Amino acid sequence: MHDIPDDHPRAASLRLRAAIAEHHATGLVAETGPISHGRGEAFDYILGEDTPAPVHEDIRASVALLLQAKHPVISVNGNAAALAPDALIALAEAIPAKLEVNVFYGRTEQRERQIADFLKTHGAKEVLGVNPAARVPHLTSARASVDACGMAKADVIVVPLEDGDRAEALVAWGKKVISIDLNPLSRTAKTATLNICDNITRALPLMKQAANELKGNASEIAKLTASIDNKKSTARVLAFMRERLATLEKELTA
Ligand code: PTJ
Repeated sequence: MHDIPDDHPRAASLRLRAAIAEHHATGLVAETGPISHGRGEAFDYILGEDTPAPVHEDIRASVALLLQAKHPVISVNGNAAALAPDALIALAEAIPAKLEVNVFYGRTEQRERQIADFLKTHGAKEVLGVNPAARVPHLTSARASVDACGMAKADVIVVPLEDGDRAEALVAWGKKVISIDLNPLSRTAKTATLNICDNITRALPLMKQAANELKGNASEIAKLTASIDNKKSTARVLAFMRERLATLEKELTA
């Protein structure tokens, strides 16, 4: 559908844009989904479109949290589904965790079902969150609707690509929240138990790899979860960005 030559220097990035555009046209991606994507792209430029070294540690720690959980759940919105359907399913299978649709914009059963069906066409066996009955306490947005068998009883929830009020409400509800957000300054990234500052398309496969490596290693899992400190992790990411910008500045003025 999109005419992106393989040898285009920005081919990978353009393909992600094309996925957002294509799924925006079908309603899978929300009206403002492309704006969110652009904000993510801007932060990814600062990272050099690569997973920063300290974030590899956050990825291992977040996966340890998921492996320790009794009821881990991965939340899926329109952008996440459009960008990384296979990787979401692969991580859910590796942990194992449940997949649950949770959207902010235009929340209708039709949109919930559209995202769930899309994941199923990619091989997901079960997707929760279609017409869910439970609610996140003290949250008024559409994101408050959660599945009684999913997020309502979850102890650890992966929240990719959302900035707003939900992470805080989930933490207040006693859940541990792992966000995936390229913007380390977003409300979600700051209130999460741990933010993974990376592109979802890179973070999810690395998370799956870490799950396969850590599985069964209880002492390493316990060590990693005990070391979680989101403020420290965010500070490391900001330092990484500052140093990268300083290096780029030096290269230009040398
Ligand atoms: O499908 P819906 O209705 O639930 O809506 C989904 C969006 C993404 C539109 C909604 O959650 C939203 O408006 O999110 P925000 O407030 O724009 O926050 C999204 C965050 O994800 C921003 O901080 C972006 O920097 C970040 N982001 C965007 N693309 C990526 C990303 N982080 C990681 N990987 C990306 N590819």
